[in-house]
Amino acid sequence: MGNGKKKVRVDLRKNRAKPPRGNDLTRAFQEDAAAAGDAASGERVRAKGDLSRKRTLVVDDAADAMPAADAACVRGRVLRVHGLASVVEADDGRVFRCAVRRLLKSLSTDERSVVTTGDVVWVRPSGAAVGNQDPGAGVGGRDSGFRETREADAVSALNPETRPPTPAPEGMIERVEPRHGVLTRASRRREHVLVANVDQLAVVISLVQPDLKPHLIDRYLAAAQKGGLAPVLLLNKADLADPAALQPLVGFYAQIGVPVILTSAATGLGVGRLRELLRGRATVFSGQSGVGKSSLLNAVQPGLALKVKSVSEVNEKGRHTTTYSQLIRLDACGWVVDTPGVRQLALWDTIPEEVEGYFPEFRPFVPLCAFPDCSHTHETGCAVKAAVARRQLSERRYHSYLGMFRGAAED
Ligand SMILES: Nc1nc2c(ncn2[C@@H]2O[C@H](COP(=O)(O)OP(=O)(O)O)[C@@H](O)[C@H]2O)c(=O)[nH]1
Ligand SMILES: [Mg+2]
Ligand SMILES: [Zn+2]
Repeated sequence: MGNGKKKVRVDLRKNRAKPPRGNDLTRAFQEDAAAAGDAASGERVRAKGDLSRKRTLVVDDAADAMPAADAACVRGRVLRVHGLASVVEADDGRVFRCAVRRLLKSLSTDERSVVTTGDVVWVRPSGAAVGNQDPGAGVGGRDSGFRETREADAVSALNPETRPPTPAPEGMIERVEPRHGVLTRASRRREHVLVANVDQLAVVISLVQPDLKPHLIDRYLAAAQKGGLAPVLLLNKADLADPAALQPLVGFYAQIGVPVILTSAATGLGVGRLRELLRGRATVFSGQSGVGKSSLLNAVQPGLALKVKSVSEVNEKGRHTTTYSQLIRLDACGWVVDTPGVRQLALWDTIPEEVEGYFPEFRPFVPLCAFPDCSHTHETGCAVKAAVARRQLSERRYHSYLGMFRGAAED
């Protein structure tokens, strides 16, 4: 790749316009046939129209738009992003603190999502890091400390909460591979990609403290479908709840094909089954702050030592929350991502008409509505509303639908 001129499509109203789907960086890269690969799975849902908000840039050198991963670059995965610095673990195990090449930022609609946790990137090692490839180069002091850390405990080396502050080698992120499997939300009218390149979304819901919020489940399930992720529902703190009272909820989600596990990080209930579901897949754990995401991961892999909130921190709502997502490799299970708590999950780039698609149980009734374009909100002769009145559809789910429909219509 990379000789002669190259066309790149960028957003006209950078940072403000809503792209019709996904993320512009990804799309720009998809123009390259070689990079098109397996990028399709994240695109099951797309907004209609709106494709004309792009303009085509012609840049002198393809390498400027899509910098080639030359022999000096190493491939890796973004473990976490701290402000301007991204921490990348290269395939060879070295961990780099990286800046992001400016051009990549200008290709993206939102600087916050240029590089995100889970991204597959190409890093150009800089300065001391280049010397680190050669242990005899005389700059090994910084690196050898890091290697000792890894050898002592590979997991803690990846865990910022337990890793000693050893300076990592540095590098520049030159290229971000197309994403698949993303968890995205709308944040202050912008797209915030919480994590990329995962297969599965574990929606962690607390039955008590904080209390169960079923409408949040429905939003997470919609976000999973939109991002191409297989959902799993973890109803945590089961030790504090009455399982009989939960039966209708568990039954409902199981019926629409979502695996549901009653878990307790405190007693270990459900942890074995959870471990099986995690095996060989990359899973993002998401849910409100204080529901027990970190506790469950610690239960899945003893020794992980993720920081868990105290009861008073849970009650303080939001102040002591982790503010970044981090990618963690589990010994036997593949990758997991522990995300910060998300209190509300606004769906990014959603048109009202697509919301119905996130409620599979509505499907048999939709064709029976009097109007073919029925929104199931106010129309007469709406078969969905009639089914809710007859209790054939859950009223709770219908209210989730209305909330998400109105949320999508607001913009
Ligand atoms: N009783 C009980 N408490 C739990 C359980 N899971 C987590 N907790 C407690 O809930 C609080 C929040 O847990 P944490 O893992 O930090 O939640 P996160 O914010 O989702 O990562 C901590 O005080 C945990 O001890 C559980 O299954 N049962
Ligand atoms: Mg946590
Ligand atoms: Zn209808």
